[in-house]
Amino acid sequence: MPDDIFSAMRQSIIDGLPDTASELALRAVAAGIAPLEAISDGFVPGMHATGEQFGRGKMFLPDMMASAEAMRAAMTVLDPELKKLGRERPTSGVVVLGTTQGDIHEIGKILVGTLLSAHGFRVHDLGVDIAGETFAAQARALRADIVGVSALLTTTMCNQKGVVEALERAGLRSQVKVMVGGAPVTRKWAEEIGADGYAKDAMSAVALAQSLMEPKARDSAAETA
Ligand code: HCB
Repeated sequence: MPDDIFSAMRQSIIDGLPDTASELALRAVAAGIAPLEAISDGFVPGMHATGEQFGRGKMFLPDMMASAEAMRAAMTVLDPELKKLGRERPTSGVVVLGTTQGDIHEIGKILVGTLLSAHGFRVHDLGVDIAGETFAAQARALRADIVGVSALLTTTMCNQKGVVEALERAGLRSQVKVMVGGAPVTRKWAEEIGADGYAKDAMSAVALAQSLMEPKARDSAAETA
């Protein structure tokens, strides 16, 4: 049964069928399948297949938009389930999250935000197409510990560097950690632009954010001792 449902989930995204995706997500919840498993083993592989077919000219922009709608429909069902995981957890830190300037991809960023919230982080999602200066202004206003910057296009990756530079100009760089991610982003790129870390997926983003918070947690433990 799980293999069948996972392949149906994948297909519902490739075919761009929001109602089917939503129904499958509901079935997964009813069957006790972990929401993260449904996302990463069922729906996300469908997004990857869509992207690959688009890259090979076998699918077109409206198809990719339909797939994104189907993914959103599945997330609408699974998001509250993911959030339930962390309801009782204390706040682990404040994260300001956004997709970089010129880029409107948001599905991965939303997933990262949901999982960070589920693990006790207070997340402020700025949305898509966000300029470096806005990241810096919001990081200051919200007293962010971490800024998470998503980029899905090779042409917008360079704007992640712009976020690091904007934080430097605002005099915030020593207080705010920067983590980057998105399909074309690599660890090497993160190092090159002076970010504090790279995460390949939402679970790794949680682990990274937790490790970035460790020095602050140690400092505040020392202060209260
Ligand atoms: Co879009 N698109 N797209 N797209 N798109 C990609 C990204 C291509 C790779 C497809 C391809 O050619 N094979 C390609 C980029 C090529 C490149 O630059 N190398 C591409 C293109 C070209 C374009 C347009 C230029 C197409 C056009 O107009 N001709 C256009 C650009 C618009 C713009 O942004 N200015 C465009 C538009 C669209 C939409 C609107 C149709 C739609 C987005 C809808 C939306 O988000 N609301 C879309 C989609 C859906 C995709 C694909 C198919 C899926 C992206 C996705 O949601 N993946 C994508 C193909 C692909 O990525 N394989 C394709 C699923 C999520 C879960 O994964 O990688 O986003 P993720 O996030 C992960 C991970 O990276 C990490 O954790 C997340 C969760 O596990 N992570 C972080 C992400 N951000 C992080 C931040 C952190 O701090 C830490 C970790």
